[in-house]
Amino acid sequence: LPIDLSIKQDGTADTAAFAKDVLEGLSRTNKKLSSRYFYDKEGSRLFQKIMHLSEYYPTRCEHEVLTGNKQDIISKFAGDSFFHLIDLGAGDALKTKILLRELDKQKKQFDYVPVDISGDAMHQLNENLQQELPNIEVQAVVGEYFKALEWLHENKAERKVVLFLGSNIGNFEDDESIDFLKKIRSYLNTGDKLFMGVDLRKSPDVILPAYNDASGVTAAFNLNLLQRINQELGANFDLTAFQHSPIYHPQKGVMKSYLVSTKAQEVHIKALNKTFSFDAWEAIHTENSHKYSLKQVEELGLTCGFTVEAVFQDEASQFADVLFTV
Ligand code: AVJ
Repeated sequence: LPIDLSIKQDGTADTAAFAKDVLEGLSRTNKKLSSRYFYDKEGSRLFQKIMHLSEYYPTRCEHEVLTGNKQDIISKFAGDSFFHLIDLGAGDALKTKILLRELDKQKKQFDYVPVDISGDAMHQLNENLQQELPNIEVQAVVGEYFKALEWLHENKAERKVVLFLGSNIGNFEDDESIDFLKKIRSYLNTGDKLFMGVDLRKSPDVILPAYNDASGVTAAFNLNLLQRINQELGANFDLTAFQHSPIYHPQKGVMKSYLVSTKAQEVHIKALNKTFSFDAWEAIHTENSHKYSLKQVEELGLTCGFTVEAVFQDEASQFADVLFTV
């Protein structure tokens, strides 16, 4: 069964922390909400839908990278010694399973430690793997990434390969991604590895539609953040009076998503006992999705104590999975 390291043992998110972050973010001159709160039950469902959209290329590209290079990747993960394969933000592990099947086939000595904030997802994955890959030893962890890494740190001597797929690193601010990778590094020993997915720089004509799909799934995904505040913090956001508005900044290589208030309005949040005013066309920043050059990724790694061992890309060089070593 999954180990539950989440703050609350009942699988629900920590409402107090959410309330505090919402208060802080909406009190700013330039209002913001953190993309980490997208993933409630409905948000996770919508993200699954996004991953199947024709416009959303990253999932398809990373799938291609992993499928086309699985033997090479696996051979670089481990020699013959036992290792922990730690999957940060595993979700349904659809992409990781490409590697798991290959590890299983080659009878590698490892255990699989998927980590996710969603208890539902980890229970489902546990069952799914028991059915599909019964030979693999699985220890699912429900909780924040660092809680899981702390827990693993107790088995310090054992070899570790950390997976951070899907370009989730792109959601962080620059200083946050450095802190994050340095912290991961602090839990690893010489010879341990980090295998990280990054979305590469490309034409804005490709990037923009991926975050503004024609069927409006991404808009619903973004707006669901307001719905979550309504539900969990007793707010009265009118979802029809905000619009999803994404822009791509080609110099910084960052996709930025906003929710723009289409009129002057006030929103009351009961849990905060506070009313927030929105001017007409005032925006809430909700997400950054960074796109990288390979040079940037290498430098980011070096800054944090990792060297590049190998880079795997799709045919069109849209996405890369980079193997770092400590
Ligand atoms: C899960 C962070 C990789 O930034 O591309 C998809 C989330 N947001 N569409 C991304 C997302 C809007 C996604 N990541």
